Amino acid sequence: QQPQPPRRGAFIVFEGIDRCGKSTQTALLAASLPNSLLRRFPDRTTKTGAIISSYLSHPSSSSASSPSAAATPSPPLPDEAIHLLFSANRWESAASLTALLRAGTNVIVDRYAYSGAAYTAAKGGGGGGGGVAGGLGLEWCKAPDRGLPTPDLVVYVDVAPAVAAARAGYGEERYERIEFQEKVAAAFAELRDERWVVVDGTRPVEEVQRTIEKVAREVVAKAGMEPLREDLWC
Ligand code: NYM
Ligand code: MG
Repeated sequence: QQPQPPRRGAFIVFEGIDRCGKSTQTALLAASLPNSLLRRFPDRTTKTGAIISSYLSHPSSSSASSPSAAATPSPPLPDEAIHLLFSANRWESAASLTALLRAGTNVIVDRYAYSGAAYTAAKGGGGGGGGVAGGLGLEWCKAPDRGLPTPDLVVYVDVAPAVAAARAGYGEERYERIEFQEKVAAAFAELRDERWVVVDGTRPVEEVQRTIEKVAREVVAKAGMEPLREDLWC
């Protein structure tokens, strides 16, 4: 028998609208799944992450009129520019994610490229559909993330925007408005592929956790037999 290389880890992505319960569920899965590590996007600890975090902290789409920007007001970031920064923020981590996966660690991430495409497409005219290639159409939005590591599983935590809006802390950040979140949800629906599992995020936390853990364990068992792919949306 040849010595076997280490089994690779599984790459598990969580997606959903704001306040759907992703952060709770990613933490619970990371705690229950052996040999796993939790990351999140945007990663606010990097230089691009700091710009993104400041962008998100502005409650609406308008202007640089915050007190902190008073000395040298900078123009607001165009939608295209912030979109590319979110993507760059993922590319900054891509090599370290693949290294972890190859070394056998299961990597769980709270949001990924699907959020990137869905949130920007939601700005571009309702769900991002209609085969729009330019502007902020869905294909345009997906392009910068093409070739990122491909998840083995996407857990979509499904909660209606009106339900999420009633949860604590809602409305603190940009994008947390029901009408916008409806468009984000519609764009997510267009991004669904064969790797997605949709879980009902209105069920009790422990029940949602058990459902996710069961699927995740199956994916971890299978991932070891398949090569890691770095061909998202290629
Ligand atoms: N978001 C997140 C984007 O608009 N594009 C992206 O690529 C990613 C990863 O940032 N409202 C949005 C979705 C959220 C916000 O994420 C911050 P979180 O998980 O709510 O901290
Ligand atoms: Mg949020």
